[in-house]
Amino acid sequence: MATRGFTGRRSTGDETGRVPPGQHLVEDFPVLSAGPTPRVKLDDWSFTLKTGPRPVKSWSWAEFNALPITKMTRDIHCVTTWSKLNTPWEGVLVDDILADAGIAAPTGFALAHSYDGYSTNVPTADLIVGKAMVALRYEGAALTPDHGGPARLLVPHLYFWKSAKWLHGLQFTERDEAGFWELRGYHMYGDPWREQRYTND
Ligand SMILES: Nc1nc2c(c(=O)[nH]1)N[C@H]1C(S)=C(S)[C@@H](COP(=O)(O)O)O[C@H]1N2
Ligand SMILES: [Mo]
Repeated sequence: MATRGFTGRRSTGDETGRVPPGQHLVEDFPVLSAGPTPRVKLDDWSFTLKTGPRPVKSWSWAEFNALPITKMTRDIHCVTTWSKLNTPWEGVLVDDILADAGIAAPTGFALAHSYDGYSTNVPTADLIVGKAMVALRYEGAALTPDHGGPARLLVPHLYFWKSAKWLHGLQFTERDEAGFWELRGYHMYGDPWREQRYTND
């Protein structure tokens, strides 16, 4: 403890206690994508909710934007070790998507599916009760294509790879099914505060 003032957490710039272990703060907003940015025209965009293979409801861009819009300002943490504080988003809570579909969450797990073929798994409990949204805006403006526009999932309390960009749908699954990075050695849950980076962390 005697050395804390010289070499402790504060030397990493974390005066807030909001930076998880192994992370450092950034002021810019890095772009991380497994492949090229897909260009999705708003006229062609749709979002589909599924239970297993069965479509429950689909929304066009106009229909989706008519759902209740919620603002959420959160810290985000990428597994490549950058964290960014107070990122301001607007979008539709998963709760409000389920309500519009007239269902309660039907299973314990979900897979997010994206226009670039990306997918990621998240337990249902981490998507509901105000914890996650389908974000449509960042810093008051439409999401840029590189950051996932037209729409991306935002699950801010898990590593940022869970926040699928270019979101096309959410599929509820009976079991916890691995997505793109989870099949390639990343953790099934991804809690930054427990440093759940890789499969066996
Ligand atoms: N569809 C899709 N979503 C994705 C990715 C991707 O390659 N494709 N990369 C993930 C990863 S690893 C991170 S860290 C964040 C990066 O989001 P950003 O580019 O807006 O910072 O998006 C996540 N969502
Ligand atoms: Mo990432």
